[in-house]
Amino acid sequence: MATDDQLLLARTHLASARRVTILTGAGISADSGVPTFRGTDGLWRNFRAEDLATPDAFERDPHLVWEWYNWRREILATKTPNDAHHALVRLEERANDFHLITQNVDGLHRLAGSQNISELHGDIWKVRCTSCRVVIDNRDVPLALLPHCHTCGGLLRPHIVWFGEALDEQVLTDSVRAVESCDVMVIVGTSGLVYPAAMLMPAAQAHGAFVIEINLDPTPYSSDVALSLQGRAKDIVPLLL
Ligand code: BV8
Ligand code: ZN
Repeated sequence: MATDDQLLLARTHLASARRVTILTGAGISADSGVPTFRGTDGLWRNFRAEDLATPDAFERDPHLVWEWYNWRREILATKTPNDAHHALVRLEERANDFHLITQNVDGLHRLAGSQNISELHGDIWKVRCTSCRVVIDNRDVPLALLPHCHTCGGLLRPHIVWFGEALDEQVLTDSVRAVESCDVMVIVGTSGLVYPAAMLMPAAQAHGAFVIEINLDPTPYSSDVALSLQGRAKDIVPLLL
């Protein structure tokens, strides 16, 4: 568990920071009951995310991929932000310059009230037409399968970045700018294994940022960051205020 000295050091750096950038992963939503990717609860019918979250999988069997996303939407529809999400909203309110980058597609940061957000991998509550590429909000639970576009009749897919697909250029550019210009970066609940998200922390460090990690377990970053605070996000993030 994080020590009082560590927490004091973290608060001191955050209080004096001009620019604060946050990067979150599935671990911040675990305390809301959302399955993580690498946790045992992340498996669906023994499929790993990497098996289903790909254009090939959707090409091969769009019904199976949509069933998986329907399963996740049904879980998420009952989940609410936890104390870690709420603490980040308060951190944003008091910081001069604040940017929240998330790998999560669950929408819980937005639901908590966070404003300046970059959703690197998309949003599970948006769908996109595979023909005319129109993007629309959709919170139907469950979504009638297979869903088609009201504009052109094309097949709809989740508005999510799949493995092997490029991230939205503007979202990635904003995120790289935010990590390269921040004084303090806080990374919460990420295993740091998926790229290009995984290169954001080293980029911040290379530009002199003081990096604080919050995670239940050690990660590939733990030995590199300035401060590694071990514990649950819902317990530790509020202590940064
Ligand atoms: C691309 C949306 C090319 C889907 C996601 C370089 C090296 C190696 C591989 C690559 C590379 N560059 C690219 C690749 C390939 C690939 C990749 O990185 N593969 C990995 C597996 C090695 N990357 C891509 O394919 C990317 N695209 O490269 O395109 C390209 C470029 C130009 C033009 C054309 C093509 C796209 C990657 C995005 C994929 N989509 N999500 C969906 O959700 O359905 S990634 C998905 O997995 C998540 O969004 C997230 O990013 C990642 C999961 O990681 P975490 O969020 O960290 O979750 P995880 O479960 O792993 O860990 C949870 C952590 O929380 C743990 O550390 C745990 O200890 C902790 N924790 C748990 N409970 C708590 C907690 N902490 C605190 N409190 C708790 N209570
Ligand atoms: Zn369409």
